[in-house]
Amino acid sequence: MLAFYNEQHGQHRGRFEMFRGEMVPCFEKPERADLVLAEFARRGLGRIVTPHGVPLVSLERIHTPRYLHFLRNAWSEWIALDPANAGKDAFPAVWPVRSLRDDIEPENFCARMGLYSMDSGTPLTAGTWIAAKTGADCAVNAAHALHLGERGTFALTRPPGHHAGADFFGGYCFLNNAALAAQHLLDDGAKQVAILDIDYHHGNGTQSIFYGRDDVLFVSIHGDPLTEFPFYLGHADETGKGAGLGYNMNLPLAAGATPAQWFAALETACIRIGSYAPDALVVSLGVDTWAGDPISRFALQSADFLRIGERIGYLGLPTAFVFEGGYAVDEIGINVANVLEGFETTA
Ligand code: Q9C
Ligand code: ZN
Repeated sequence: MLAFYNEQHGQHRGRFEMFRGEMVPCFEKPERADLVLAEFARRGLGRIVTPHGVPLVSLERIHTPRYLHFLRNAWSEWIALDPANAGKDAFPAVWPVRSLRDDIEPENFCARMGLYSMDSGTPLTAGTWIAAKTGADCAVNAAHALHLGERGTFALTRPPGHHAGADFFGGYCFLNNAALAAQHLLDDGAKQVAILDIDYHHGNGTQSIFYGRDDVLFVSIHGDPLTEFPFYLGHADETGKGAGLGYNMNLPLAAGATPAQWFAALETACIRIGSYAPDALVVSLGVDTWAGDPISRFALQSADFLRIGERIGYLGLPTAFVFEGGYAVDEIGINVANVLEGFETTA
């Protein structure tokens, strides 16, 4: 398996995130990708290459120009407010919720932080843009490599992407890597692409980007949004709209769901993907479904991740895996590598 990795991810290094009234150390940290890289190399799962930089127009296939412009310049605007801000991460503090206008772009930087974000758990740092951009490069390169004939590829990226929408960040995500990969496959000539999102959290950004389209099927297994982040999307009755009706499938499971329940949902997801018969598959690969994850409440064991990779491999589709969540860093390498190794056994 060909893996795309860019060490610039390490430049996104948030200090704290807001959680229940206090600032706690960030769960989404550089060690995550470093440990996955180390385990991938240790097992000899494949070649690790640095991606080519993709042009900004590739990002504009998914994200709005004004959001990209905001994200690229956010840090310099933040320190322009006060030079002392260089030592602090930037957070939103005000949002245009119902009845407030989001069609006028405010000049005030703090107001724009809120316009372009969904939560206060996602610090924007000095290196956020470069890390997110080079991460997106990994995802687009992983998609392109399928077009060139690879059976399976891996975008070893962070920050993750599936909570980021066309014009907002949140849930530790800034650019939607999985959506960029899927769109790139279509732009390379695929007629239909499926996205399977197995991160613990619902991929609200990915769903919203493709909700009205039938050329991308989005299927997600996740903690029930009634109790789990991102809370405001991910219910079973969200099936798509317009041309996209029937091309969105949410399989929420109660927090505490057993591995047997999880694998039953995976079977439902795989049957739907098989009947869609896509030209390629993108997997939003989060391993925060592992039993010991510090912010999630499923119960998968490390060995289960081998079975997940196998089941995905039996779909027989060119597959780009895109790294998303997973916060139990000591086991993160084993769990991710198990999925990829399970996939490889089905070649
Ligand atoms: N203290 C992904 O897995 N905040 N994002 C939870 C925990 C949001 C997770 C609060 C979790 C987002 C890509
Ligand atoms: Zn997650």
